[in-house]
Amino acid sequence: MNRELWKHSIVYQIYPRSFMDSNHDGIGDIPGIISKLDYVRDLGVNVIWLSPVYASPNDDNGYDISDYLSINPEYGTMDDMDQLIEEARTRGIRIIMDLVINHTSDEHKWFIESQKKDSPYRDYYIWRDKPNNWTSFFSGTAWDKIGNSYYLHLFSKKQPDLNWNNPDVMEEIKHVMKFWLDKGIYGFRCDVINVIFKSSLENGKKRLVLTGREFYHSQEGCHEILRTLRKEVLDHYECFTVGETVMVNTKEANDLILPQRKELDMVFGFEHMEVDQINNKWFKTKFKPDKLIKVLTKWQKEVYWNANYLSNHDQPRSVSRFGDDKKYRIESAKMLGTLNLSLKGTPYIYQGEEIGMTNGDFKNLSEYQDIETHRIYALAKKLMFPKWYRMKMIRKTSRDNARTPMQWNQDGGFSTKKPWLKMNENMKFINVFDSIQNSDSILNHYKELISIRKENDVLINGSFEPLYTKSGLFVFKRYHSKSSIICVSNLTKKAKKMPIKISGKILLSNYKRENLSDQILKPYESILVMEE
Ligand code: ISL
Ligand code: CA
Repeated sequence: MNRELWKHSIVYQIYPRSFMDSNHDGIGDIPGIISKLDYVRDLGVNVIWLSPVYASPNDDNGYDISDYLSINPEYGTMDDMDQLIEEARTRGIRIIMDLVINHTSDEHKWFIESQKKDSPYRDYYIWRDKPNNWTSFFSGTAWDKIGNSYYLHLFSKKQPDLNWNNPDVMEEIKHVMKFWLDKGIYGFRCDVINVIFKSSLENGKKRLVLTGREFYHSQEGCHEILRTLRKEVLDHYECFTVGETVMVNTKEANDLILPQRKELDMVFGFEHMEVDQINNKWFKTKFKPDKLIKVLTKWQKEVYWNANYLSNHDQPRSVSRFGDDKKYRIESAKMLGTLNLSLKGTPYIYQGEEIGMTNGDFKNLSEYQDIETHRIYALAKKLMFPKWYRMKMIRKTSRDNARTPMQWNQDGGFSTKKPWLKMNENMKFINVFDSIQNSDSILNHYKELISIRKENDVLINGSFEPLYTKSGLFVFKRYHSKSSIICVSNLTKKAKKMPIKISGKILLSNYKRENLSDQILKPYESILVMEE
């Protein structure tokens, strides 16, 4: 079996709750996704990453799983899921699922059983008589009390951490993975995978965020678990894994993905998501394109195979963050798309990115649904941050920015009922229906881009070489013995002089550029050039 088939994957991430509602309850669902599969196929992608659809009380929108082997009734039935896998396959699309195995829901039967001290499930989770000083990803202590014992939860208190020191946990998860792989899924996106193994429960060094992380961040025990899952499960299927790995540098990324290590196939790094923040994601600073260019270049040069993304369900919208979501929305969204799909690695497109959806337009706190947003708002209040500042913090960073429902037409088109999360009013002019009609749309740019990527092996297997990486300009070359393609991006709203001489045939341009004799790059201009 060719293990590296996935190098040809172009992945489209679907956040089921916000994609398409088929049964008029304001919540996206699996039949809704099936009804839009032709749209996904026409985009040209060949893999869908489905955010969690498992049974869940939805404390964290499905990232709190109460049964790994059943489907959340809000999203449909197991038959719907089987149908989705099949209908996707007939369109040349494979599905990868989210695998959330750092924690379960507190409503999972394992956790309910585990609350009895003499239960065989007791050691499925991490119980102690006394908490340590660790803090959680969503702020505050990482421990909560039931009876007179405390359990560890790196995320919300409804997300107790599994105990990966217990071999029974490994057996359960192997069973879960096989169950889905046997149904024909193409692999997993492994949620916060590099924090699952806790090597000690001592007090950690005090930090502003995530006190205790030195005892669970990318531990050797985690590498061992990954090798076991690979050898005993994944290697027996045609599939791939992408790990979501928080706080990793390029070396740590390689330690998880180099082929000889037999662990994961690729990971989502976060370093490029940190370029517009100070210390943690709640404190944003002005985005400086050169920082992004520098980090991307580093990861391109140092990491064996990248999982490239500019947005997902946890991050602000890429066009609002790294582009300009007002005057140059169309140009900058196309430029960012070209960049993301020309880098070396597997590209991930987050639903709505292909039509240039922007951050949500929430007016007040009650319109936000995300648990993290509410936790951080409350913490900021406790710390006496003024209201205007608290609102500013969440307006820029809330995960709900990317979770607003998909804008299918001018009236929304997502649901006939009130959506679970407020739609962005700009659906009147940013929507799929209009994008299909308009040949100059961001959507049509993505389609062209994807077909160029499919036709040019150099964009998949070619090496990466940076040619110019300063003053907001990112010029790089992808090449192998047979051909070479140059990608030019102006990441600023200023016109710039072309920094180096480029010649060849223009494959794609976001300004209908016809030749390379014009030496001025327009705001957010992007060009793909085939050298001759
Ligand atoms: O956004 C983040 C860093 O900028 C963090 O939210 C980080 O990505 C996240 O905490 C880890 O995310 C994943 O696991 C969480 C879940 O809430 C996220 O939606 C998921 O992507 C817990 O399962
Ligand atoms: Ca529904």
